[in-house]
Amino acid sequence: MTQATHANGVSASSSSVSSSTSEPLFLGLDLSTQSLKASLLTSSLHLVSELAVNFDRDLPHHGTKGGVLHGPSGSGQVYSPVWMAVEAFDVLIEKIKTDQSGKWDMSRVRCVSAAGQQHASVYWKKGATRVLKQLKGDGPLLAQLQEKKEGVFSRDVVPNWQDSSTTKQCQGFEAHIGGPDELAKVTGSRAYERFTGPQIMRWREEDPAAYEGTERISLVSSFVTTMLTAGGQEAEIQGIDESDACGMNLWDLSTPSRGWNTKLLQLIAGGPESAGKDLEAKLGKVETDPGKIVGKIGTYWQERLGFSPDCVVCPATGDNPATLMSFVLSPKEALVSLGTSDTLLIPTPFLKPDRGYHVFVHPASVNTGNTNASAAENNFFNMLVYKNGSLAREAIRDEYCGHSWDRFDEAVRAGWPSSSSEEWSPKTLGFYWKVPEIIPANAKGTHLYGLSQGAAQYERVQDFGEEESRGSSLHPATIVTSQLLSFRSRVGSILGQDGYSSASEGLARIYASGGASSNGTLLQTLSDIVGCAVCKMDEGAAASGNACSMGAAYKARWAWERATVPGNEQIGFEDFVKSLRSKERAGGDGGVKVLAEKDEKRHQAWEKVLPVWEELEQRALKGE
Ligand code: XUL
Repeated sequence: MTQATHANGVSASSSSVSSSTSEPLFLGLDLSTQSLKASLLTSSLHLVSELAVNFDRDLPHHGTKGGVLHGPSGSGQVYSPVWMAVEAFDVLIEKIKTDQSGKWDMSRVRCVSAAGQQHASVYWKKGATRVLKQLKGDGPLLAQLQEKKEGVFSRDVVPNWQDSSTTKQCQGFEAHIGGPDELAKVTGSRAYERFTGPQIMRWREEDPAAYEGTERISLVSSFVTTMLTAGGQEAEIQGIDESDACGMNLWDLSTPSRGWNTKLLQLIAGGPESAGKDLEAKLGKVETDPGKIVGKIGTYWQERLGFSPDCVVCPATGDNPATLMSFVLSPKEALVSLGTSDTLLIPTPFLKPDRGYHVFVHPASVNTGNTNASAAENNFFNMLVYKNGSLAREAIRDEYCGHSWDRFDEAVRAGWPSSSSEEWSPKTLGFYWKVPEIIPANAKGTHLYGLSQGAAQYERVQDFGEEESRGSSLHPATIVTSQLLSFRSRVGSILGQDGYSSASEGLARIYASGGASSNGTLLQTLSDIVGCAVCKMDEGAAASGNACSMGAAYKARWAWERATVPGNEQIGFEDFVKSLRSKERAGGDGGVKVLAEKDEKRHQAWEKVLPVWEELEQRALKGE
């Protein structure tokens, strides 16, 4: 998920909240594709200040664009230098040290947590733990880690979530488990190229010696947790958060106790049972209680930034899970991020995997091995990720609307169902998979269909021809309706049938975030097609551009409560956050603003289009 970028990306920002000098503070970090962000919060979850390191701008010598580098043309490889991540910590530390606002007093921080880009992985060389213990707070991390002759990382790069280089390995994963549906049942997702399991496998095949020389494999989230505990005898490579482990195609959700899937471990490791066991050791333990304290902040941080030796760290999670934590959704509420990619997050009490979307353990859910969860608890969340989100809409705007959003929006509205006719059908439908899509997996190309006057069926067309020349383009409405019908179709699978009792039970509310959430036409179309109100929260982390790092700080606050307040050891995350919020204001839906309400007539018209669109999607996939 791409969050709206911090205004200038680099300088300290602050809210009007001032905190008394003795009040405890909580820190959330977010190591994402383009930046490392830090949000500092009070114990009542108010934002004190934020800082960010933008990779392209602050670390230009790594040559990244949008935080990434690309492999040879056609390879599908997308990655970033692992040393850039290390250096980003050094830059952040400098920004904290030199900040003049007086707000970054690290001695007041009681607990730290973090978020990291999902799926991406970091490879530690044998001996890395020893090096982490030796770090001294009198200088930058980069110099100290690079001066170790034996090295710290066994792989120079961090494969990025945009990578699509592992098609062969994905086929191997699905074949090994009995097909895409079976793999989805076992791991929560069919095989995806960006998922960590296929990524590890490709690397092991290409560089077996480096794989062999690897002590541990971290996700970006557990890499950050590890860095936070670096320095001193207690430093260790930290375990992977369970929610984030679900983005690996390796974590088995099909049994109540859950765990690594041994068949898949063995496949990746490419050898006998012992090779699978060796990979299991490389992956390390999985943290099944997200609000557990995993250790004290490392002596490196104590010495370098004045953290208290009592400051603690809890497991970092993925960036999407962390964003989810900043919202605290009720069942049947969803979160949509309309950014570079479009992402829809839908928490549910039940596990209902399907090859059409991803299922993850909820980032605030403590794994007790009890599958008979209460219907009121969100124990899982479902995720739809589309690579062809805002960028694809922008490409259409530029090509057909002279770079104008106003013209684009007008053209989208021209494609809304007309209220005068009972039998309405859109003139055009189409699919714009400009880059290989995630949903449907690996869908490619542009596929356009037109419905001629009086015809019963949509016909494949090269372009919308004559209609186009009449002025307003048909492409904006076609792309937007297709993107949103895809949401509607998949939401139906997530919530319907054996999920909630009735297939017609839809979402109660969608919260919108991300750059395009300011587009009223897009939100109204979303509301009409999916069939529920679209809202935003105007307070707290959910209202900030940095919901992800703030969600991580909420988690730190929760972990600290559990660790220090007698009687609150088992308090649930959502109850805890709600209780803090209700202390601030009198209950109700305070802080929620409705941005769009569905128009029932238009919704019914779209419901009739849905099966036709679903059939066309199948035709487009077959190239028909
Ligand atoms: C989620 C995904 C992206 C990344 C962005 O599956 O691939 O949203 O998490 O960092």
